[in-house]
Amino acid sequence: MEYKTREALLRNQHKELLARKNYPLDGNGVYERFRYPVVTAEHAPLEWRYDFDPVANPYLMERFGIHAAFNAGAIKLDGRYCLVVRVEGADRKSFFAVAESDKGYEGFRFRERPIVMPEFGEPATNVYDMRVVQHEDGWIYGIFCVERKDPSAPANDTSSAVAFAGIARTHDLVNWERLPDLVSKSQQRNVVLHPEFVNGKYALYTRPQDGFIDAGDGGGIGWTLVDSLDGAVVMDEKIINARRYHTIMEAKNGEGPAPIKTPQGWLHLAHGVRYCASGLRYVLYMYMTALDDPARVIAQPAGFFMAPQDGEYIGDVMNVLFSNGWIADPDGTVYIYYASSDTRLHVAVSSIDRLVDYCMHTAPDGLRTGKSVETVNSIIDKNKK
Ligand code: M1P
Repeated sequence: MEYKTREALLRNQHKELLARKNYPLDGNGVYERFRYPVVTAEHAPLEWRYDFDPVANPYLMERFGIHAAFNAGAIKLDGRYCLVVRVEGADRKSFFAVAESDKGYEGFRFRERPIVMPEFGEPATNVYDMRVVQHEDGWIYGIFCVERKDPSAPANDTSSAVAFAGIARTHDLVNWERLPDLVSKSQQRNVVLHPEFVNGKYALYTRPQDGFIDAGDGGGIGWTLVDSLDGAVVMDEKIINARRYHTIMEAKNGEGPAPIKTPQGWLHLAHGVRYCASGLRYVLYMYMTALDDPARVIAQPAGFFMAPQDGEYIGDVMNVLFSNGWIADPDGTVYIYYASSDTRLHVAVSSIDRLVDYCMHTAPDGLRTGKSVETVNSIIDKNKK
């Protein structure tokens, strides 16, 4: 195809994608999914991917492939819904880029350039899954996974990696100040900052893990208090949300975005992972903790809150839903940004009232089949009255 024709086609397709309207689908009463993903690899600006110089690139080839756009941190800034998206190139490296919209469910556009994240120590091989938190100290913090090759792996082992929690802060999502990585005796991923001070300290949800993939002896979502985020060290870590046998989180779990404060308690969104014949299955679940003690669980519905459905099952890493971002509007609307199969980013909409109702009035996991039947029968009995 002639250069000019191809360029016009590319630009038109991109414009149409960015202008695409989105609309909610029927839900289960707790939330509604939307028809289209809000951010995909195809949303990446054409200027990131193509060299539009007909002399240097006469075939108008893609010069940098974008493979996926998923697992986004989320924050409302100056009235705009901002997503700090994990963008993954064809080269398998992830980086962060802000996509923003004046609506929470459509119209997301990437800013002109990706985030240039300063390094700490040995440069990262990969970074991903930033949790973005407006802390009451006035800074916006981003805590994310930093991955490097395992220095203790033998030379011929080209896959063993180690995970650290990287910490950075900003006021505008453009200029970031990198702080030292979290120091912990175990590897850490899915570390999330609590938005308020607790006993005058910064509070972190952690996810201790023995290896890069396996949680091992790391029993679940942890909790620790640190004096400062500039040189944070995990000293005392307690597990506040444990993984359990034959549940949706038997293999591992991890805190999602920072919790939302409600009059009834802190609302938490997390992911749970279980083993199955096709590998690992990642679903989302919710729990609530006490206002006066964000580490004390006061409610946790049984099972998953959201699991992959239809096309969400399919992607780079199949059978995965993952969320590290949500935004609660002042009117109580909650936009839940979740990614499917490590490939694309979706939104589901709910409200604080609905999510609290879901958490407080859905039966907890009885941990055995007989208890599940009791729960079903109690609903039937109520409906018979
Ligand atoms: O591939 C599924 C997810 O795997 C990891 O999550 P976890 O640390 O709980 O195993 C992360 O790499 C995440 O980005 C990814 O979506």
